[in-house]
Amino acid sequence: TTSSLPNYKSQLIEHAMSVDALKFGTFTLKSGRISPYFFNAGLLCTGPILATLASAYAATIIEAQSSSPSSNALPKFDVLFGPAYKGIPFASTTALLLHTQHNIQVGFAYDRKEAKDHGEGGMMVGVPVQGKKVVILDDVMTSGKAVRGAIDTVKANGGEVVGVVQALDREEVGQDGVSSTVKEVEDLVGQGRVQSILKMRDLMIWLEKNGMQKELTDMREYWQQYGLKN
Ligand code: OMP
Repeated sequence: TTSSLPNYKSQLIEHAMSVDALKFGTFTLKSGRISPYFFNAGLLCTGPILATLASAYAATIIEAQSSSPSSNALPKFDVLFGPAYKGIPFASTTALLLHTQHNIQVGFAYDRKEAKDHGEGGMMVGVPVQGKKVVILDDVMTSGKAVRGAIDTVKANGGEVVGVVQALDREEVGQDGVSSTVKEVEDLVGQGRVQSILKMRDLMIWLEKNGMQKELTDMREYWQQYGLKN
């Protein structure tokens, strides 16, 4: 193929591989699918890697805000929501970078996994999402179950979800095994409003460029089974 990857994508892939956040092998996913790769965003936890990731989230948000047709663009928003636990550093560092690098001011919020029985009540921490436009920062979407939970949490707290930005789009079919997970989630939050930094296709381009033929073959087989049908 003649496709190539922008620098920031290769950099993120290589950073992720260097700390085992991106691994090739055999992995059973939450949905039960057996995958030839796994992306563990919880391991993206050094200063340099977080800087790379947060810059990529911020760039993806800004790019999506200027996309055309403008009816499909990500609208201006007030709050970045990072689902506990892995989403918390992503939302906070991306809010920081949007301010320091792009002069965009947004709040951030996250949920608790356990309810507190004293002190400040509720399941939410950070700026209130009530009546606010919210963008969810997610790690990776397979069947869409986890992100649906995050959307429900924001809605239950009175926020309006206007977008979802994931680190990696696995480009898979949803729970029904036919339509794409991203399309299903866009039916909930709006067309063009589910964005990603990396896609499974990017990983395949990277593998091809780096001569990792065995991994590439396994990825293609997996795509046959669970990849987008189009
Ligand atoms: P769904 O809920 O099926 O969309 O799966 C997404 C969730 O599974 C993510 O939020 C992760 O907790 C986990 N996961 C990964 O972290 N990395 C992967 O490469 C694949 C999965 C997964 O189990 O599908």
